[in-house]
Amino acid sequence: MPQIPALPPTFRWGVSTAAYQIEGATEEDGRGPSVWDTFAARPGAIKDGHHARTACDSYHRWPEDIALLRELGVDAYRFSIAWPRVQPTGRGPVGERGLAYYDRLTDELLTHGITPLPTLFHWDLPQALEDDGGWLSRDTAFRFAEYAARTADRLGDRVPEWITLNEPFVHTVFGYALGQHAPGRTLLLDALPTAHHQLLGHALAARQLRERGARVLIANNCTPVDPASGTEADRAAAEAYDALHNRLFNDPPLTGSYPDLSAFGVAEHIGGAVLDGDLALIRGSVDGLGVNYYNPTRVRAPADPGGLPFDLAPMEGVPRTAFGWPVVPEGLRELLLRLGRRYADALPPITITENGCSYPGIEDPERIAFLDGHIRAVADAVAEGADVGGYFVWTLVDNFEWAEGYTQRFGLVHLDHTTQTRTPRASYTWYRDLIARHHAARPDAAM
Ligand code: GBH
Repeated sequence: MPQIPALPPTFRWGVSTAAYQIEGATEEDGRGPSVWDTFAARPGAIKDGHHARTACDSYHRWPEDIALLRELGVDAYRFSIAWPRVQPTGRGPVGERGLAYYDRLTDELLTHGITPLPTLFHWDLPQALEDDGGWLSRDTAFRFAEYAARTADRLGDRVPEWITLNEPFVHTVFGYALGQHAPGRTLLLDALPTAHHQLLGHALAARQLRERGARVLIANNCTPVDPASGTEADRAAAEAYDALHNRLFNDPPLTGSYPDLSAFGVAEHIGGAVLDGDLALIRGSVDGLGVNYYNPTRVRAPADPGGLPFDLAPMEGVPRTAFGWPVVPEGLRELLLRLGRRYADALPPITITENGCSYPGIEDPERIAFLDGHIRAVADAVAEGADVGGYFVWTLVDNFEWAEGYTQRFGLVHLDHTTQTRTPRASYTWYRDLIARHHAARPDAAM
């Protein structure tokens, strides 16, 4: 394959993980239960009855994971902090032993020249907060800011940049609207206040983090949405879906307003959730936009006119990952250029905070082709003016893939779930070499 075009010398290469998917040790060192522990215990919730009580055992094997990161040569590591380790019931005094884990991890990363990029919320809400309404309750936003402040008090002297939320769209839709993720609620459109409360929590947390001198990102899963045909009805459906998936979470921090959701019969104030002053607080609450990209979305007019204003349409004629997701690298270039056109001067620098795919083999040419195609798409977008400062592969080691349990494998490193043996895949070596070539091309690289 030809060399990937040049990216800026400051471009950061990384990998991403999430606490619940890798740590295990769910009952150790005073950790409280999270909504995912409760949900995973429901019969039928997780494929094959899998659970995350051990996962990749990274709570104990983190030195092994850091050794893999060192060998890979990444500039940064995106991991998440488990709120129920820091505050077992989501409020009150911090759990010293839980925070100490992230303290050690941060120090060890820095010792090896790897910048820590922690995410504060990757879906593992303390169960005690869910019992009080979870993200349906406005109070959770204030609890989140408090947790962010306490965590930054402890780690902030070594962490230059934080991600507040991971994919609030997925949490709202899969967690509260459809019930396929924790907390397993099936509220349909009545779930929308959780979108606003997450954004409010993000903004309140951002204020705490910025007061402590840090930069703040939100990681939104974004998808370029296209109508299945040129008909007016399909176009209207695509616009409605785009508002729900992309704009609902990008517009408020970037422009200070919510998109028009009237096609869903949802009023501007989202069921009364949006109070005076909220949008002013949310506007401008990011120093960078984290973009998680997996695939584009095709949409057509709904078959049932009484339901949602769109139907999702399958993408034809494209390869699929082992998970069945379409492989369309070009969609990432398109997405980045569209974000630039939509938000113009209001768009801060972008970091690709997740991109990756599920394939089982240790020899994984499909993953190499996937990553190569997507990194090229980023480089192409940059050449066309997009401001992208980094790229993080999802993920380091095969892990607990939410409702799919351990059946989907996104790792650069294969995991044997019985022995916990980590075996780097061909794609790991490929990514290592790619990073090394880019580092060598930096003007300040040692000769
Ligand atoms: C991310 O979510 C999560 O942040 C991470 O924790 C997770 O492990 C990882 O991705 C892999 O799943 O119906 O074929 O169009 C990704 C959210 C939601 C991305 C659904 C792709 C649609 C595929 N995704 N989605 S398709």
